[in-house]
Amino acid sequence: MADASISRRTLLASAASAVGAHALSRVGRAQVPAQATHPVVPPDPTKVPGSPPSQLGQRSVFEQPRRIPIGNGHSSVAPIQDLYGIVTPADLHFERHHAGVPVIDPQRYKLLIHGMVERPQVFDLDALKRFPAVSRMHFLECSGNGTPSYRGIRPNLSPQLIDGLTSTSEWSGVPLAVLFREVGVKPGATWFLAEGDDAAVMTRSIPIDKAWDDALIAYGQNGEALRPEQGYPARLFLPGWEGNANVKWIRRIEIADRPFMTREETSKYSDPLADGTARLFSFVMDAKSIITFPAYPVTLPDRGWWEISGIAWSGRGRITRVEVSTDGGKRWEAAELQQPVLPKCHTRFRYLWNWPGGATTLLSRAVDETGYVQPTLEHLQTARGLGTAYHFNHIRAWRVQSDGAVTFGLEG
Ligand SMILES: Nc1nc2c(c(=O)[nH]1)N[C@H]1C(S)=C(S)[C@@H](COP(=O)(O)O)O[C@H]1N2
Ligand SMILES: [Mo]
Repeated sequence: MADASISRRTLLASAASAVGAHALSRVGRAQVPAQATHPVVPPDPTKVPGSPPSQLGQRSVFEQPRRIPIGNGHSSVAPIQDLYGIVTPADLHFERHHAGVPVIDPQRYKLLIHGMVERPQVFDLDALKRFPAVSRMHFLECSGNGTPSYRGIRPNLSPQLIDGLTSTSEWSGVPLAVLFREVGVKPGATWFLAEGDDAAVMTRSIPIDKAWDDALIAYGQNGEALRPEQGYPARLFLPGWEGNANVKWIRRIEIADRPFMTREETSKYSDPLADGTARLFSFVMDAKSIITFPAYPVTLPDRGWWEISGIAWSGRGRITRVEVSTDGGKRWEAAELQQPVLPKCHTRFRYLWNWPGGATTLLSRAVDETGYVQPTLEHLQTARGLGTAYHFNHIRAWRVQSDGAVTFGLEG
């Protein structure tokens, strides 16, 4: 008779334990059915039927996420504050092209691999797709991302305008190592040149070890063919490495025993340092994070519980920890990392915050599996000087005013 007197509260509490689960199954049989069945609701004659199935789905008319063009039309930034989880819808993936988006007929597409190889070869798209394929989730980030957060900081910048030159997709394609074995790379080869089929003829030198490691010739993006903006019909994809080296519309690879010292790796995409020297071939994107909520232009309507959320990523592997400070850096606490946590991929972090009211500063700090810790702005400026133009991975700060308005700001 003890079972009959178990209250609902006790039942729920006991269900949490293994012993309780047993009690639930005994009591549950007697009590649950009456509550678990629902009356069948007949069709509603007052409602007009909705739209029929369609060949191509579209977003709800109530949702209008948009890329924003920046830099005289050679880039557009992804609305990172409007996204959930870690994936960037393909039509919102950031864009950076030096001479527009070319139209390339997949029937006429060709990739030549030559230089220090036993069997120089031309692959058409069908030939590329005939090789065993892989699909991997990775971020792609322009090394110029974060530029507005380094010098002359303005408070009215959104996450999109600060860091929208990063996106995550599932990339499908053939490992470059497979193609390199097919053509027979000669001993002594150490670099290869990747060349694009756009009017800019983007060319970059890549250490050959990246090909043996995880480089892809990608033709798929989030389950469909690459978007034209992302390099249709095929691009070089170098997980974790700066966007620029991921040559789109790739048409030629030349294997060699030296880098080619192209314009894009000498005049551009190198990092002048404070001491008058420059970093060359700074491929890897260092660990980084940004809070995407709350952030400008959001105003928090109330004090109380808010979930701080953002993305963290590292070109060196997995994110192992993200710490959040809600008091301008005095105290740091571990945020929750949302699964999946994948190497060289956006990772979603969340942190529950009870805003007591009053002005404060929110910060996030990422740590990756190599132990690398996202640096402060001061630290980065000291190491690189003010003249550098790429790789701005320092800690971002959001100021919460006492009226709840959030603006972009300096640390501390
Ligand atoms: N052929 C070619 N490849 C290119 C570029 C280009 O202009 N032409 N831009 C590079 C730069 S600077 C970046 S950041 C990435 C951007 O890739 P996405 O437009 O797919 O986001 O592509 C790189 N590959
Ligand atoms: Mo870029």
